[in-house]
Amino acid sequence: MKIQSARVIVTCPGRNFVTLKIETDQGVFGIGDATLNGRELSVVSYLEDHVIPCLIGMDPRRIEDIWQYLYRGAYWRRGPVTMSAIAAVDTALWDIKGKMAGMPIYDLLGGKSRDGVMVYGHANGADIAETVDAVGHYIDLGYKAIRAQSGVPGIKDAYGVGRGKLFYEPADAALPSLTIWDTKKYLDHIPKLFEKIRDTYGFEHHLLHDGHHRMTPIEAAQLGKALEPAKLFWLEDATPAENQEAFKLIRQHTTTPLAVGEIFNTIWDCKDLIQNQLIDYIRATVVHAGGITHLRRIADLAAIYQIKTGSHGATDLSPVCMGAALHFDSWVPNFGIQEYMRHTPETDEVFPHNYRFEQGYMYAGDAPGHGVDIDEKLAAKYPYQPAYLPVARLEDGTMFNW
Ligand code: CS2
Ligand code: MG
Repeated sequence: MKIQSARVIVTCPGRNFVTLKIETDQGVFGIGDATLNGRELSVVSYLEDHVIPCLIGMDPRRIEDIWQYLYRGAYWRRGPVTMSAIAAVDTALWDIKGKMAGMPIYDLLGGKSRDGVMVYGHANGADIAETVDAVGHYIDLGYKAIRAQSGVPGIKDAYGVGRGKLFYEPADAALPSLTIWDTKKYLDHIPKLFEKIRDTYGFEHHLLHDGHHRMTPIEAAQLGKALEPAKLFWLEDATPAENQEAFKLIRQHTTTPLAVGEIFNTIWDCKDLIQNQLIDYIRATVVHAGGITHLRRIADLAAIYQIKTGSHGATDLSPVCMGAALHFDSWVPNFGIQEYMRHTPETDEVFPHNYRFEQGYMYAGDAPGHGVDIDEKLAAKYPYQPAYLPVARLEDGTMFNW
């Protein structure tokens, strides 16, 4: 069996998605997500110029060997562009293997460990009242776990507060738009938000919050401590994770569970945080962390420290990634939770899929492979459009973290 052709499809049904399609000499094909928000075309070039020429003629059944070939063979290892490209190949190959075997990917991995995959949705609003209402809306939709983000008085365009309530999408400008940030105002505000949510709805639902890399370690420690009465499921990306030692300081001060990893690419980014038990959830994803083959290594390392998974699932990860992630989540023994931000109806139409949401859980579906396809004709109607995440500066003009 041989890989006969491979090509990259770029489409923008509301936002940009990059998809790799691998075709075999036996008529079976597989697809993988290669989307890297705001740097989409770099992955396209990596795949078209450097990966696809090597793939042609390879045996698609040798998923592990092809992974090692692309990782070790590049000499320049790791990084989001490289690892998203490898992930796309890996996901497409698992899809092919599943179709060849007539099995869903979770069965190839060892079978389901659970019936449904608990997901969290995004409730956001311009202020506390709007966010509390949005949480209520998600409760009505059946969600068991809800992430809450709110506008902060005195801050224009805080992270996590979108224009649409269900389809939050900040990558909306041809060049990055400017937002202004003030951590003190944020720290004053967030504990009030969670107090209000708990007062209104009680403690039945899981609540989550994303700090989006904006705090120093001691600020994160203060927030974690202030949020302890709200009993969060997790506080995400409390501080930038380049300096992993920082998490020691946060841990010394608070029992609020910590999650990190959406911008991690390999097990090496996670290793110290996991081995020193500085986090509770590892949020690496199929598309940005080298595909199912590598994510499995990360999850297995985490498992021996009782750290659970909590894969990133924002709308900039395509339905192909969501499908693959749900198969992974269905299998992985140390599953924690899966993020689920709904894609727009246009995106769902371009990527017909088997997965579904029901009463707070997602189900991968039992189609062979990952169960997600791409309608290439429809995809062609939505050409690439440059779109960037915003940037953030402090009030005095200092460049800050988005
Ligand atoms: C996020 C995303 O979903 C999340 O937790 O942090 O909104 C993230 O900002 C985007 O995926 C970046 O592309
Ligand atoms: Mg996040």
